[in-house]
Amino acid sequence: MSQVIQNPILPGFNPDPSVIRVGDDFYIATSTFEWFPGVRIHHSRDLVNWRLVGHVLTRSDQLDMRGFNNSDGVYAPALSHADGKFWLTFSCTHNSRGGAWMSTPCYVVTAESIEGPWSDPVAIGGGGFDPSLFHDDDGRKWVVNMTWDGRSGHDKFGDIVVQEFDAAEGKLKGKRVPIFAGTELGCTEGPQILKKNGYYYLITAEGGTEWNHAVTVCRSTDLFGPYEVHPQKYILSSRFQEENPLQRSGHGFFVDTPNGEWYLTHLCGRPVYDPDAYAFGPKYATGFSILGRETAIQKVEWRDGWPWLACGGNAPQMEVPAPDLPAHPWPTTDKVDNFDSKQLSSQWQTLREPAEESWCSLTQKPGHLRLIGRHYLSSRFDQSLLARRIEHHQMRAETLVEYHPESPMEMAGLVVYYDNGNYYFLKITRDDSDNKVVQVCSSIAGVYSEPGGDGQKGETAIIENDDPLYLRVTLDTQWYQFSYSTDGRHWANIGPRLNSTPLSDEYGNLIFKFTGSMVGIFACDVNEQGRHADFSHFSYEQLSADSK
Ligand code: 6LW
Repeated sequence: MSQVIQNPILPGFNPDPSVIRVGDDFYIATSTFEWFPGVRIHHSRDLVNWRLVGHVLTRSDQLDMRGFNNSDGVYAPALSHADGKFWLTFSCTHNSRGGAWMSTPCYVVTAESIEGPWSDPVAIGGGGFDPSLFHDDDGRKWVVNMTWDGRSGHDKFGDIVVQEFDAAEGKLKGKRVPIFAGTELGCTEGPQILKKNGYYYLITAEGGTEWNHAVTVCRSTDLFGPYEVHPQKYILSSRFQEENPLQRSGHGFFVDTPNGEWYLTHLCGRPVYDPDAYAFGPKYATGFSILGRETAIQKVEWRDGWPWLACGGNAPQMEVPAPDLPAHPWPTTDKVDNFDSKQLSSQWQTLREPAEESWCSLTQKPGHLRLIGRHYLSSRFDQSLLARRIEHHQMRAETLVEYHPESPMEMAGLVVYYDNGNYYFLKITRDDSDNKVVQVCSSIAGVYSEPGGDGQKGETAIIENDDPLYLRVTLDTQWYQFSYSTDGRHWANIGPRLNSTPLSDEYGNLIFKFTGSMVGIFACDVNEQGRHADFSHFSYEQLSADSK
């Protein structure tokens, strides 16, 4: 087949992919961190075309993240299928609750159908944050996890361990057995086991999820080892490949097609190189993955009982030969959400808690999404904010909002959000002279500012009437620009162009930054009067071919 798979297959914030095939269907689960619902599931029948089929953790009794820090929450889910059902393991990190990575609890949930409903979580031990479940041929199940090295303090990665899981009892049993200490690259995590032709293949992510990231493969004829490392060690990595557009490549797993072809899904980042940012320090020379960590795929061949990239070497490729399977495109998703359905479309995510009728309603004003203002955008509780991933380096998002603020403490509008310290927004509010205004503001590294407040013009505009207002943001690789319109035809830019690179994992402290940029709508009411905003549509559109 001459069809080609274009990477990344899941653009935008879709990290830590875990892939499986059930019959003719391929599924990938990805991490969601503090965004609700937890764990995205994508589906494909040809590995070329993917569609979002839903989420796993959809109820607050499965996942309660209120108060969680940025990038805490759901890490590295691992999907499997056995005994006629789907199994998904995940960890729920909550450093903010007085814990540390050391104390991360891990869980398993099951479902008859990939679309759910998924069960309540069952605890499968803690102390590591990337559990997977390995179903051996003899029917026994094993939790495979990373650990922290208790001997040398809390900040060192320890061994990969396995421990038996009694699914009927919902309990771990027997001793936890260390099976692999990792290679010198270190930070050994994301372990998953594949059994093939009598070998147990242990696949791990190493090098940390940044520029040194890699996929390490080792094998043994015994689950408990000893494990022999692949002759190439890291079968995939983009370290030392500065020209490779797919950076940070690692954290992968294998899948075969019904015809016996093999592929490896993995995470990657596509950095934007910001010349202005070099002044911040040499580490920024590596660029900023403004879309977060994304999912890509590579073709694999087996030789001498080992998997190798089919292209040779270990460098991820942007274009990969498609498998010999019938093309299976999905209907294209609408660019515009008119909010005329009774249910929120699955692209939308909320922060730390589910969207509830009490603050996010599709019924109170039919054909509109009503957001009832709650906490300010920097809060870790009660945010009335709905957002979707930014998937392209060039994009435009737009909304139309009817809003009648009565004080500067009430605001609603459009937001580009990385986390609760880093975001840009265009808000409709009322100024101290009681004018209705539209205004661009930002928070970078937790410091709030109103761009242009030091003399630049155009950051605040008075709106003469109380009609609905169109709000827009465009991204052109390094720059966001907000604009507004009263009729949807004539647009006025507002505020300066805003650098996209602070809204990335790499900006500031790389540790604990794992998500990606989102664009969405919000309403805040610091007066707690329940002032609402009615959004009649939201559109998202790629502006030009994404060449990076
Ligand atoms: C995840 C780990 C990783 O738990 O990053 O890239 C961590 N690999 O496996 C956060 O996604």
